[in-house]
Amino acid sequence: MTASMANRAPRLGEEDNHKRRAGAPGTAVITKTKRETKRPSLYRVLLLNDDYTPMEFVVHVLERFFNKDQGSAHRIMMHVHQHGIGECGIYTYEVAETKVTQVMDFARKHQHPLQCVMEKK
Ligand code: TYC
Repeated sequence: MTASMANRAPRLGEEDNHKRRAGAPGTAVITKTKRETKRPSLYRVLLLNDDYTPMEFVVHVLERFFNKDQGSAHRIMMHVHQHGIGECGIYTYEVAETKVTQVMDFARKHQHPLQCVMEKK
């Protein structure tokens, strides 16, 4: 049992089960099970600390691009400030990529060196 299988109904694979029917020579029952849609890989979006970006700017970024309320935004900003790196959110590839681009463009526009990166979970 893998972690992803915990607390879930069994995932069905797409299999054509051609079962010979006992007592009916030359005939078969085809039971086609539908493959469950594959769950997408997830990516963590991270902010990196620096010595120049104002704390208020980072809080604003977290509210604007990561939909954090003021308290959560301040807590995450302080985590990054104190630990050097911190998580803003977890998204599918294209959403994560969009967040990183939005933050980097916004920081550049305001001439702050703030760095935002993504990593596969
Ligand atoms: N270290 C910055 C300062 O003291 C604040 C900061 C926090 C910068 C988080 C970037 O991702 C960051 N002004």
